[in-house]
Amino acid sequence: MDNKTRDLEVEFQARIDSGENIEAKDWMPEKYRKTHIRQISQHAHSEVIGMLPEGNWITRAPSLRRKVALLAKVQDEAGHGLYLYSAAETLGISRDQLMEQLNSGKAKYSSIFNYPTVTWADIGAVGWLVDGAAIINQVMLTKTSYGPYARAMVRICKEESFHQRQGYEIMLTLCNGTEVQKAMAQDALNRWWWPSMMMFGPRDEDSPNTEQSMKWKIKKKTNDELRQQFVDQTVPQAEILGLTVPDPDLKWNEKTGHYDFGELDWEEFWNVVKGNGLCNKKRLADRNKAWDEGAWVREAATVHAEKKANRRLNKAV
Ligand code: FAQ
Repeated sequence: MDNKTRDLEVEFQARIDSGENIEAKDWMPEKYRKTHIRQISQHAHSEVIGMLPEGNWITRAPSLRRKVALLAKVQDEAGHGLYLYSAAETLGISRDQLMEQLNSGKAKYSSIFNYPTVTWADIGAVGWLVDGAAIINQVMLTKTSYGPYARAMVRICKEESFHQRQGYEIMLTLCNGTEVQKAMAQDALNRWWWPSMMMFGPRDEDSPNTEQSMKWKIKKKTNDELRQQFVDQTVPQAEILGLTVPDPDLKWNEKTGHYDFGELDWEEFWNVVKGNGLCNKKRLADRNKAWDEGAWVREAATVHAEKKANRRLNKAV
């Protein structure tokens, strides 16, 4: 590294340490830029792929009210994907490149969306647990050091909070319903609990990106800190529902003021991340199908934009 770059890096770190936001046109270390493209694009892809498990239930929602709420939620996820792709584009990568990385299977997205939604209670569990975990992670990101990402997260968090409530309300209704409905809710919790815990990523000691990301305030809390926050927040919510969290090692620890919990199945986690989960192949196939079927829309939008630009040009001449 030459002296000039070293000076720029020192100055950059000082800005981060003093709590300043970094903006798109500011100088930044190449690794900071690349880490952001990686994280923001994985996040955007998660929102887009995340529409699929819930989209599965739009036509089968049990009432008009449930259908309207679920439709609105799934549309919100599409919007989150778009804000995030726009934030990633400010770092010098194009939308086409981002889409190619997703559709070809090169890019990662959250492991959680490779699990199937087999009953209506799963839609409740996804809202309650998956959006619940997402909010814990994302509230931290509203204070992340890169301005365009932090600003996108403010609006996203507001919407995620509605998503979490609609999920919890589905669970509450099922738990106050018949024995069969309550059993459905318990079964959904049993299947979604551990995958939701995995959303926070590997243990801190196995997380190659955490140390640098904390220094750059990309992350303000570690994977394990956020996971603990999720457990502490969610266990009392399960108690209100009258459901049992499927972890025999879960217990309140007076000394630490937190819940102790059992070990996650890390083999399952890495297996899903590597593309071998229950639904990885289906998710990618569905995504590619939607992309191919949307080709005419992209083409029409491009022609329309060109026509508009030409018209403007002709008027100006
Ligand atoms: N799944 O060193 P770390 C949502 C990868 S949005 C798959 O700890 P990092 C809304 C990681 O990328 C949910 N891969 O990595 C919604 C890295 O691989 P790489 C998504 C994972 O980045 C709700 C490697 O493991 N949220 O749910 C996972 O510092 C309902 C080593 O890990 C975000 O993306 C995983 N769970 O920390 C939508 C939030 N965990 O790239 C629809 C933003 C880790 O080096 C319906 N992202 N990996 O090859 C983050 O905060 C961070 O990226 C973490 C991971 C915390 C996810």
